[in-house]
Amino acid sequence: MAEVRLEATQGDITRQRVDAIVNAANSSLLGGGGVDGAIHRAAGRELLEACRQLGGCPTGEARATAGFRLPARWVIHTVGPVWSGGKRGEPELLASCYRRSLEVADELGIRSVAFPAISTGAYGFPGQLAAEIAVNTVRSANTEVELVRLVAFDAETFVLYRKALDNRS
Ligand code: AR6
Repeated sequence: MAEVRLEATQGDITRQRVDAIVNAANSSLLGGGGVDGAIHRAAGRELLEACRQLGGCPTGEARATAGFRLPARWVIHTVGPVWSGGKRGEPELLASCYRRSLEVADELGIRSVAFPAISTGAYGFPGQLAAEIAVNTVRSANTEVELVRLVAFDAETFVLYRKALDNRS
């Protein structure tokens, strides 16, 4: 299996032309602020209806819906951990979000996926550690996905991605 092509960009995830974009949701899957709000606004009301059918999602897990009015055909909703100091399994749960999202992508035959910086906004996960977990988890994933794009909304997150990508471990 070829290694995933992993890249970082700065921008709005709702504009990405990939097979699937990942949503940093909460366990209700019924919408919220941040990237979740932006994705629901761009996809339209049908996304909320589709999410209702899913009946929620546990932290560290992922569920797919259609993308409706988004350029992306699919949305993979994942629920990141709320940061509470790092000793409650937060790093492992964040890694699980990336791994499970790629597994869901594989089940749907998806070849390109864009991720936001899961948990680093309202959920307070430290940005540098989150960037390292994103890069290391995607690099070590056993997946048929060919392209993973890490989408930073702000310049600071983009720099953290660049550094994590340069650090080949
Ligand atoms: N494109 C890409 N990234 C974005 C966008 C966008 N349009 N908008 C924000 N971000 P957050 P969390 C970045 O708070 O920490 C929601 O209410 C943002 O700058 O969206 O996982 C959910 O419903 C940050 O780097 O998600 C949950 O209740 C990153 O996305 C809760 O927030 C994640 O910030 C989840 O919190």
